[in-house]
Amino acid sequence: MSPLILPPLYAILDPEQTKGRDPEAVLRQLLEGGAKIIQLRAKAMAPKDFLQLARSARSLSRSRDCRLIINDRADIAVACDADGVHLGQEDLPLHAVRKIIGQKLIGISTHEVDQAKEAERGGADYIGFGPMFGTMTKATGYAARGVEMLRPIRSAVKLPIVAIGGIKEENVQEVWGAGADSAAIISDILGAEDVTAKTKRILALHSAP
Ligand code: 3NM
Repeated sequence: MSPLILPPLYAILDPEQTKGRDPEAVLRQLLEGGAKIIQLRAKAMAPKDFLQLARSARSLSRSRDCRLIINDRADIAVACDADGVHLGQEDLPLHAVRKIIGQKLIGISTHEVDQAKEAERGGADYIGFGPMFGTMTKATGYAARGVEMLRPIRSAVKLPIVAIGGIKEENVQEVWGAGADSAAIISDILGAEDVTAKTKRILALHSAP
């Protein structure tokens, strides 16, 4: 199989972070802005509502040629025919999830070199790595890594790396410059007044000198 190539921006849609705006409307804005991979993260949503949102995200994202990843829930990823699932260190182990989702993508959150290597050995398709900077969005239990920590991760694994945690329009270029293939962003995009314009500006920075 050819290696996975991730777009520079990995947008995460979390209905708790949209400032009360309808998640589907925000999803349309992300797509309009040019997002080509979107993760749906809905920690507090009832499974049946999560599935409903996932199904609608699936049809909208497919029509815009955008990959859809479901956070934590392999069952919902299969049920809505997402492109993959993203797992944390405390979720079901990779080998078990592989049995559920077959060839769909599996991403694993990592915070240390050893976790990154283990994810690669286990057959993950990409890793998340963070938190890069301080973030209020999730209590990760880990200190901010800083972009310097991306370099040892970059040399430890061949897998695509999605950096996460406190990434914003103002610091995203540092993250790409330090070896991340993609930058995952929640609050800086979902908190923006104009989500489409914010997404476009961030993507434009990737091609800017
Ligand atoms: N995972 P924001 S940091 C969901 O380090 C998540 O694994 C992290 O949100 C990790 O872009 C994080 O608003 C929150 O900082 C990212």
